[in-house]
Order: sequence, then C-alpha cells, then structure tokens
Amino acid sequence: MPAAQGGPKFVSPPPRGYTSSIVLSGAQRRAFDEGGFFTLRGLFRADEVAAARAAFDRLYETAQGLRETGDHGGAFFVLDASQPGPVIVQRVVWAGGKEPVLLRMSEDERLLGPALQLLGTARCEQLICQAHFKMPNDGVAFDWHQDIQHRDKGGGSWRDTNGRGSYVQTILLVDDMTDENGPLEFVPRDAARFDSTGRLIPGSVDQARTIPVTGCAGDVLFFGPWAVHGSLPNVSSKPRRVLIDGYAAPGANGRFYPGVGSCRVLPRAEAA
Ligand SMILES: O=C(O)CCC(=O)C(=O)O
Repeated sequence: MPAAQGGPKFVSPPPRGYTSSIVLSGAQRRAFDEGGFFTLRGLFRADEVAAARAAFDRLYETAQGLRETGDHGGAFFVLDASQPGPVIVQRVVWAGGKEPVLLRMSEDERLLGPALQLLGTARCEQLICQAHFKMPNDGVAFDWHQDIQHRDKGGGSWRDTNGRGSYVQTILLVDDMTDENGPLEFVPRDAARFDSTGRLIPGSVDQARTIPVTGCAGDVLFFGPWAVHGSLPNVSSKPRRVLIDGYAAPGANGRFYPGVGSCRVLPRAEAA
C-alpha cells in the first residue's frame, strides 16, 4: 500500500507550542511566492555540517560497493556503474533512511520553522531527504526544471491545498558551492516561458539570465515548486554535495516515495 496518503496521516491534532528561532521577512516570503529563492547564510554550524559530510562519505562508500540502482539499507540509491572508475552517484533518495543524522537535520527547527511559515500550516509531510553528490568531473547535472514536475505526476498525485504551491524545498550546502563545482542556478520568472498551467516550456529558458548561487557549507536555500532551477556538472577538483529536504502541506501529496520512513509527518509529537 502506498506510504504517501496525505490526508489520513493528519488526523491527530498538531503538536502545540512548536516554535522556530527564525521569522521570515516579507521579502523572503515574496521571493518564495513569486517563483524565486532566498538563502539563509550560516544556518548550520561547522560541526553540524561536518556530521552531515561524514554521513555523505559513508553513503558514497556504500555506493561504491553496489552495481545497480535500488533500495539499500533504508535508502534508494540511483547509480551509474556503467563506466570504468568510481560508481557515479546520481542521488540517494530518502538518504536519512540509512543515515539518521540526516533525518535529524531535516527536522531541525531552522529548516522546519521557515518551511511551515511558507506553507502556512502547523504540520507538513516530509517527502524528500535526498543526498546529491557531484564529485569532480563525474558529469552529474540537472536540466532546467520546476519541482512541481516531480511532485505532480497527474492522476490525483498532487493537490495544491494552500493555493501557493503547497511545497517547500530546502538545499543545505554540505560543501562550499562555487562557480566551478556545479552550483544551483535559477532564472527569474520573466526569463522563461510557461504553459497555461504554469509549467516551464522546455527549451524556453534565457541562459543569459542565469543566477548561479554560490555559498559556504552550512548555508541553506529555500524555494517553492514553481522556481525554475538546474545545475551544470562539477568541473572543479572538489566535491559539491547538498542535502535536499522537501516538505508538503497536509493533504497535498498522494504519491508513494521510496525509503524507510519516508512521508513522515513533522513536527513529530515529541518536538513540541
Ligand atoms: O543538486 C542539484 O544541483 C540540483 C537540485 C535540484 O534540481 C532539485 O533539488 O530539484
């Protein structure tokens, strides 16, 4: 049975008294609502990022012993082992299933608090806890897209319950993100064309208006399901790894996501 049935999971009342040390500004909310992004700098301390980096190292090491894409230890590894040399890790879906330290980070009030403010709800369903690896010259890249393409697969798989997209994605920099190592890139709304449902028309992005986001390990980007983004390969000598978390408004998601414990409801009752 699918793990992701948004409605029924939210029958108990949300935990009381959940607070976050972060109160978003009007400008940050506007950036989010208008298909842009904002960055909270230095959100996680060096020791916290070091713990995440160690988890990424372990996941990468595990991947080197695998030959095929699939479930492993609670997470879903998407791999390319077709070339000589290291196995290329395209992504580890629900990485926290194998590395609980990543799950703990993704329920931290510094991520969850802003996400709930943006959703306008007291609780959410965590759909994504994903490790992205871009190792030097491994060729991993992400074409221009909006995350709504991944959330809404038709057939009732998605409902915009809050009228503002119902989804928040966060990207925590596990390594410094530089111009050379395949940084996230965004374009403003008027630098692309969209169909009548607001979906990006492939090939319509004006590349000249790309906004690369560089930053330090510990910084976090926030954006919504309509933001147009992508990234180029890492052509530097250093890794570029990010932890991606995704939070949906109650009742928005109707899909199954792989990984042990995926689609959990946050904040957890004991977090209040
Ligand atoms: O890791 C990247 O550079 C791409 C991330 C991305 O496209 C996404 O989170 O939707």
